[in-house]
Amino acid sequence: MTKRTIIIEPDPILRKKSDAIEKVDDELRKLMDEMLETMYEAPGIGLAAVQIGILKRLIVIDISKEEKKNPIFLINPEIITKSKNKSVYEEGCLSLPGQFAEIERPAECLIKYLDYQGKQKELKATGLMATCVQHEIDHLNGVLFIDYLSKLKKDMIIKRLQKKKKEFKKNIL
Ligand code: GNR
Ligand code: NI
Repeated sequence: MTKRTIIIEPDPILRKKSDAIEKVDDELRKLMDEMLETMYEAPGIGLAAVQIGILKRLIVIDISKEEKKNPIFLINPEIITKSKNKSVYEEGCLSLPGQFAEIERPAECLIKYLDYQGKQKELKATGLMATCVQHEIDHLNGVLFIDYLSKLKKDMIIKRLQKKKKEFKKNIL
């Protein structure tokens, strides 16, 4: 299995809308396996395909604690319903390394998706799972958690990341 490179903001790819997947085959499952490995390696609790530069509506999530792994693959995920009550989590993003902010989202949601085998499934997400799945579906629509912050805070984070990227480029030259 291969670990892929995660794309860091600012990058226009992260702002693109991903395309629906038409068929669930072995090639797609290979990509999902690679995404999972990349996510575990990072480490993170979720990853959207766009974060490795693939504009497909595909996400992997594993919010379980180390030992017992419980990966969930979601193909073409759609939010069916969202609760009115909200919850706040401190969010991070593998595409925004070192940046964190408290984000308010619906506390619960119902998701429709295709699983690893291409079977239609539903998931009632609560707690961290609800936050994570909404964070990932946002990625599929070109949305990052910093988009929910004030322009001032958002610009500050983008500036910091831009600076880090420049320094990184200088170091590898
Ligand atoms: O690893 C991750 N942790 C996290 C914490 C709080 C809310 C959302 C997340 S998702 C993030 C991985 C990631 O960037 N997924 O797109
Ligand atoms: Ni993210």
